[in-house]
Amino acid sequence: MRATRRRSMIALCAGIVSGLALTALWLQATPARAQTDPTVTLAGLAYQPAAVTVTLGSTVTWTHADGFFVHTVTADGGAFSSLNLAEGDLFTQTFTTTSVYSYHCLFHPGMVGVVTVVDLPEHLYLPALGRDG
Ligand SMILES: [Cu+2]
Repeated sequence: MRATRRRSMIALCAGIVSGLALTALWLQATPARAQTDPTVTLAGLAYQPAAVTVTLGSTVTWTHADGFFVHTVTADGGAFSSLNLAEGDLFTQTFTTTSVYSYHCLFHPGMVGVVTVVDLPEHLYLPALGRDG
């Protein structure tokens, strides 16, 4: 009787531990929160934030707020590029294809950013199953 109770306690603990492990895996699998039409600020010789995840069809606006430095927003693969941007200038790009777009500034090699375009808002993703329907 006593051994049986101990075994069931061990089974219960193992169940709780594996449940916690599955929850941790699920949280890791959840994609970054996708935004609609975010703004990225060019300041301090950096894109802030450097990484954004957006829903398909979103427009990203880059705003120059970096004094006398001239910057560009230039896709690594050539998909898009701004003209030279100065203080107060805006550049917008609408994303109609899902992809990961790395970009950089033509004048400052350390200035890099990435736009990840996903086709559904985060809350419609199911872990391990991908799209629903
Ligand atoms: Cu620059």
